[in-house]
Amino acid sequence: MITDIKTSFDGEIARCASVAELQDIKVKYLGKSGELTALLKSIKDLPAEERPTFGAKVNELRKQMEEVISDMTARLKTQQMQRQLQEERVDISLTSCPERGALHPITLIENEICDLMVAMGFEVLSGPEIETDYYNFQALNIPEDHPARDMQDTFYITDSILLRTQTSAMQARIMEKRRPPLKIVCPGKVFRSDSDASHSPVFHQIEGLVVDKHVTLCDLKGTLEYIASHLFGKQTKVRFRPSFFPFTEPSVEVDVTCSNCGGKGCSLCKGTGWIELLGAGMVHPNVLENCGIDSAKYSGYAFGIGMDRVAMIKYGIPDIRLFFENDQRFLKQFGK
Ligand code: 2U9
Repeated sequence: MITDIKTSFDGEIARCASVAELQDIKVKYLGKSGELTALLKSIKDLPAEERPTFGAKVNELRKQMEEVISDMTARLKTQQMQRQLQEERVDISLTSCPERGALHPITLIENEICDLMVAMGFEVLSGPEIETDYYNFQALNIPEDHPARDMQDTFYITDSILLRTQTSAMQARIMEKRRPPLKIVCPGKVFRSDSDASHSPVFHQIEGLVVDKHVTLCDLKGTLEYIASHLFGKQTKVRFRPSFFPFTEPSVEVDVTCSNCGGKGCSLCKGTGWIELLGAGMVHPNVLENCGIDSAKYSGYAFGIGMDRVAMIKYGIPDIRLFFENDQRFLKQFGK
């Protein structure tokens, strides 16, 4: 009887392939109603002199079975874990991570100029891209039918609501709301009905405005020299040429020495040694008055920089449209 149970147990153990099956075997032989347990219970029915020998044999088998089950449990658990590790293996050599992004070249220029302006005590503000005709044109001394409207032809939503052509619209709003001293820069998208290699229907401006008592053209020149030397290097020189904008008087166009040739003349600066960078001037008294600021007491300077143009000069980009095509091969080269 004992031998039969051992043979059958050994056979089942040899065929057993999982922890669950092993548990069933344990219950079948050693459980409350198990075969070996039944044998143990039957000892009491044997003649007294046979009980010790029989009992010892049954207990010996029980010990063996328990050891086999314990060893087998450990072995099967290890096998199961190895199988699981193999099946759920993560191949960390696969380059499945998304590629690292880079800041857009215009964002880089915007960050650079804003950091510079903040260091000089300017406040950075942004405003609506959809504007009224009043803030975009009239408040800035560009009444209806003014010829300057031609140069800033834009996209109209209604007769009096349009996509702003300059961030100065926002600056007019601020001047109307707050009192001097004001020292602000407004970066943002602006729109014009214009498109070729150096003009895009959407581009990026940053405009600066300072209004206080005794603000002069000298303050403007100092500020612009500081910006130019930070953007293009310490050796950069700045020159003012007289110009005209309806919102500034006097108005100037500002050139910097070519960062490519250092002013000697090259293809980038078309042999002149100078590159046109921005427009600027003293805020027109009409603009101050339109915004409720007494032009007899206060004066101000303002400047406007095309950030796309700065990025083109700084990174040697020949066509403004490259900024808007989202070609990864182009964008990847910046801001890592
Ligand atoms: C207020 C009054 C006046 C900002 C100015 C320019 C001259 C200028 C252009 C440069 C390149 C725009 O991006 S661009 O095409 N800007 O020439 N902008 S003065 O004058 C202001 C601003 C705000 C209240």
